[in-house]
Amino acid sequence: MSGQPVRNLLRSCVPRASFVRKYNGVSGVAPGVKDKNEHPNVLITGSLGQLGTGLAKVMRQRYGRNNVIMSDILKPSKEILESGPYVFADILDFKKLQELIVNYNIDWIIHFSALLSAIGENNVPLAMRVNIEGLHNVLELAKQYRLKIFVPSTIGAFGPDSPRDPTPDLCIQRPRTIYGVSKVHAELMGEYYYHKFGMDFRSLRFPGIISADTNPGGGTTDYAVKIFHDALKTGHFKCYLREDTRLPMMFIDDCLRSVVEFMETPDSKLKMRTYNVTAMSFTPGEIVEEVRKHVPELKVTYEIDGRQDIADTWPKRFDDSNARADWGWKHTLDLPGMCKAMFDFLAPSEKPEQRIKM
Ligand code: VAH
Repeated sequence: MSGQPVRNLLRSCVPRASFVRKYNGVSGVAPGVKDKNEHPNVLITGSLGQLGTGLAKVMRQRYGRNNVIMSDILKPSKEILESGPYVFADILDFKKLQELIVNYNIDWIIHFSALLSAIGENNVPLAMRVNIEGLHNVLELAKQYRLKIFVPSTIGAFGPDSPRDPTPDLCIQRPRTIYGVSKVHAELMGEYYYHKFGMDFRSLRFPGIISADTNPGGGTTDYAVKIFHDALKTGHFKCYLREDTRLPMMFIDDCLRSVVEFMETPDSKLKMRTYNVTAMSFTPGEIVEEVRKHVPELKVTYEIDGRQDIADTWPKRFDDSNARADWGWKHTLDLPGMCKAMFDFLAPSEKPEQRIKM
């Protein structure tokens, strides 16, 4: 994510004293053994997904360009290659991950590799391998090398038996997708490793994330990204969810900031290892109304598909009061603010009436 949004995000991050002083190698600490004030070396798995590119930029500006190692199994763009260290890493290859952790002297793992909701339902065997076997690899390595580890969870970790409006942090979790099942497993395994081995496991349950220049990858909430591109390209938005389907959502700047602030929070402040975080909750009907303030002529047709069955099992609104109380989480953009940010990024100069390209 380039340009204004990242700078806004950094300004809103409150620098933590513990990471303000860049390690200058004169702390008297033996080479290779880090003193407590040094920036962390961070490995991001699945870094070419919706969140990884933006998080790498934010963390590199905060911890140092060469302190954040992006990794994935895909070939990166020239821009990514020029932005900082990028390595091939298949999270199913335990030895390769171990080699990366040692060679780059990693302190934190941000584990983004996963198949998300609708994608996972179309390839359950692969989702089980990536989301479960891959998780086991990073958990074991985080334990072995005493790393701090972040694994995102999701609104999809709840199911139709959970309270849905709002959904609290602690309630029954019987998700109906392999994505949700694997994320509940991740939460439980991470908390087990925390209690059993003292590993610093942290997880945030994210709502649908809306990003301007990275593609979402799960399918169910992604209509809320597609509407902006359709409005600007064709003026016709085909929505695969019912008009009244309410889902929790968040703009990507808030999401990336939540990861940084959560990871920098002193462990003593955390009462839980896994927290809900959210910013807004809206229906397709509500976002259409907001988008039409920017693209008045937007045409909308509803062509409901199987993703409706997934959305119908997910929270309608998220209760994130524990995150706000325990470590000061707060969102910045609501529905109008998010729509403005998206159009400012995707069509910065035009007036609303000029935004449709027919
Ligand atoms: C999906 N966008 O639709 C992703 C996200 C909470 C939803 O994980 O699967």
